[in-house]
Amino acid sequence: MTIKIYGPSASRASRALWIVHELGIPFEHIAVEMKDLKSPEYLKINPNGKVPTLVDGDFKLFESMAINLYLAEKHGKEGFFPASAEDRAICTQWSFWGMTEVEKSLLTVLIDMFMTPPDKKKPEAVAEALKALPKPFGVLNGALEGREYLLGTKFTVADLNLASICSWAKPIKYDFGPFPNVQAWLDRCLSRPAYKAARK
Ligand SMILES: N[C@@H](CCC(=O)N[C@@H](CS)C(=O)NCC(=O)O)C(=O)O
Repeated sequence: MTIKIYGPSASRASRALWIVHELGIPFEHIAVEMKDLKSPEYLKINPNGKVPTLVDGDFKLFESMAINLYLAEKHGKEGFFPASAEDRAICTQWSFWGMTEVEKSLLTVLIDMFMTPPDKKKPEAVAEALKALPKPFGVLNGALEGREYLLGTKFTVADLNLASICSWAKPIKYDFGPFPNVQAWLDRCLSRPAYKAARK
């Protein structure tokens, strides 16, 4: 049965759309509108009233990183979902890390820049978010020293998940000057045809 991915492409659903394109998984995209996320029908699929949601037969799953790790485990090939428990754990590590160390700060800036009317803008919150980002990006820059991807030479679900979070740095024009390895890695990941296809 074809899997279903719920959520507009211009939302965190783009993360799940990227992975299905990357892995060539047949899928149905249900671009449920944000205004319909609290409808009783949608809440039956995802009680959080958020996107993305994955429906795979009778199986329902929310949380973008969980969806992608599940799809990578089920359909990943040629090292995209690594073989060893240690390398798999590294994929989980970077996925959690992106969500806990980077996502909120990037989102604070993104929302303020593009979705907040002038009278509601919060320059202090933006300044605080921008102040927080060099620490995790410094860590990532170090981890990427001398390697093309997080686990070495192969693009894995760790790269896809983390780059999908870090992609928000692009519209806000984050200055990666002090973090050249992050800049090069992010550009490498976001130049993949599957990333571009997911955003159409
Ligand atoms: N941690 C969740 C966050 C999901 C989330 O907040 N999605 C946003 C869209 S990008 C949403 O559905 N917002 C609607 C709302 O909060 O009512 C994930 O990564 O899947």
